[in-house]
Amino acid sequence: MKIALITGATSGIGRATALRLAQDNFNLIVTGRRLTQLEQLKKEVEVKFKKEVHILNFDIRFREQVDSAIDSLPEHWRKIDVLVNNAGLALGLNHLQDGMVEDWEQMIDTNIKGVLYITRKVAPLMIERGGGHIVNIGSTAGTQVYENGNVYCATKHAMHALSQAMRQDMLKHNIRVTEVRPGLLETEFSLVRFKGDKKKAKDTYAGLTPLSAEDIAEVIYFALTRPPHVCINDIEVTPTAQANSYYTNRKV
Ligand code: NDP
Ligand code: 8X3
Repeated sequence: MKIALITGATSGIGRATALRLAQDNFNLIVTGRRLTQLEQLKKEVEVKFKKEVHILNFDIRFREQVDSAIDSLPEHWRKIDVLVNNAGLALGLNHLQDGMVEDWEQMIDTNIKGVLYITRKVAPLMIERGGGHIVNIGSTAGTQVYENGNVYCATKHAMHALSQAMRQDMLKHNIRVTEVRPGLLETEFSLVRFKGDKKKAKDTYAGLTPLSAEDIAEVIYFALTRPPHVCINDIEVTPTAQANSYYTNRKV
């Protein structure tokens, strides 16, 4: 049985990935700030798939919390084969000159610094054991900047750079690094971005069929289950009705 640590498993891509991996050969370490959702996920995985789940309830923006969460792992849970760097968010959609500094800081602290903090703690555990696989959830926004997306796009560009950096730095340690870069995908993402405004969140996907969290979970599962000599480096996935960050085919 393998062990996968998935950050941001309380909803969306992280939760769907947990459920997908639990159907196969994985026990799970699941993380996030919302304990109730983590406990529900644990129960669901245990009942449906008879797999073990260890909960780490912390805020990835705070390095002390990340360090003590990983340090708290019992010995047998430290044998982490897979790290899915998924926790992340967008906040706001404004021109830079109208942006909110608190939103910028939360995005930078979560999407960049959080990824660095946890990878810095988990990669050494993989190195000790002679290998592993890191999956980073980037975005189409990680290679193309759209109007009003400024800081969110910058954090996903950072994820794209860090994915390449990790692939080089961990090369000799037999650690595979896969970046998965989704386009429009309906989860709690837009509700969070628009701070609970359901109409704005819904309008993001108007006139097209967006990706689902399960679509991306399936892609992650595919990358993780290639033979050991194969590394899928970078996969961009969009809805059929989206060419890239700029062009969509909406039926409205
Ligand atoms: P969701 O909002 O559904 O999930 C985001 C997850 O991140 C939640 O589990 C949330 O947990 C966790 N998270 C956010 N902030 C923190 C924090 N400070 N500490 C710990 N966990 C945190 O969105 P998605 O599933 O869509 O997003 C997952 C990833 O996919 C993100 O990195 C996002 O940028 C990326 N992405 C999303 C796309 C989309 O259109 N939906 C497209 C491309 C990429 P909790 O709130 O419980 O802490
Ligand atoms: C999420 C996709 O287009 O909202 O990363 O930036 S987008």
